[in-house]
Amino acid sequence: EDLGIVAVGFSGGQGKPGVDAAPTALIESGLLTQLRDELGYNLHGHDAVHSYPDLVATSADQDPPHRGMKNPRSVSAVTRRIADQVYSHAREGRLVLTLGGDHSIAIGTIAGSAKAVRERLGRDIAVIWVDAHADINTPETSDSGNVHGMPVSFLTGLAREEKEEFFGWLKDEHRISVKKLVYIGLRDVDAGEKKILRENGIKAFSMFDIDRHGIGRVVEMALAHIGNDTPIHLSFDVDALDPMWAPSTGTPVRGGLTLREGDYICESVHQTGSLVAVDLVEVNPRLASDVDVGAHETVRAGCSIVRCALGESLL
Ligand code: DIR
Ligand code: MN
Ligand code: MN
Ligand code: MN
Repeated sequence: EDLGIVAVGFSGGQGKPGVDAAPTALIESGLLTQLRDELGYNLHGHDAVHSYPDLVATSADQDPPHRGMKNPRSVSAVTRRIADQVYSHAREGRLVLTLGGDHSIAIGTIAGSAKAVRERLGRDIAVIWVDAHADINTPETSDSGNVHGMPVSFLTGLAREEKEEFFGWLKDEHRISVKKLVYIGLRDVDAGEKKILRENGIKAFSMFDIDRHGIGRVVEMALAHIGNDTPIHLSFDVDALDPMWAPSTGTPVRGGLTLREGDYICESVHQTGSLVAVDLVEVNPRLASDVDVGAHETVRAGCSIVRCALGESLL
């Protein structure tokens, strides 16, 4: 099977440097070699880690806030480029793996796969968003101004902009329906986001639901919500995992998924046969109380998540 790789060293959707080093750390730990040699994928686009130097502002005064968003031009331009890259792979019928980078990059990955799947299959994609956070702030509800907390609002059209340089390049062909969106793992959702989830009837399974029903039943309900035979884009924020397994991330939240629960979600999504794209984001190898141990463990967890999504553990 053909696998398109988009490795994105980008951190402008939030304030902590280091998340841009994740693709290299994941690749150096052997992830892509394993996907090729052990899982048998034909890799495309795996030779480069992209940092988009032509698109990223080099000083803050080159990219002042807009509607409270930080680095808005850079994030808009980079995600637009990522959308093209993901689209090019997906248009060829490749499964696409994107290694972030912070979660703002999902504006690009999901826009690209939504457009490609519409053209190729005439279908709308569903998105499974695995995260401690809902990332559905609008620029107006966001307290932080970090765009990694807003991707879902732009992708669903809850947030909109006319101007091309501020995500105005996002058109209907790139967008997803709130009805085809499911969250798993939530436990740190802002008040404004809760209101958005409620008012739009968005399906969300929090850690409370996982404790109540177990991960097996939660994934079953999530997939039932999406419906059989719907192309699935899986966007996995490593902070969905408990910091015990993934300490090296920008906004760790205790009380998260075990590594096995994270792997199980990915295995189950793979097993549907409907997976079209996977993102792994927010690994930050520069952060942890003990950086060497923490980064190693987090990279290892990230690799496990990706391999499971790509079918490793299924017999
Ligand atoms: C918070 C944190 N809701 C924000 N979001 C994070 O900045 O909008 N997302 N950490 O991953
Ligand atoms: Mn996220
Ligand atoms: Mn998160
Ligand atoms: Mn398979």
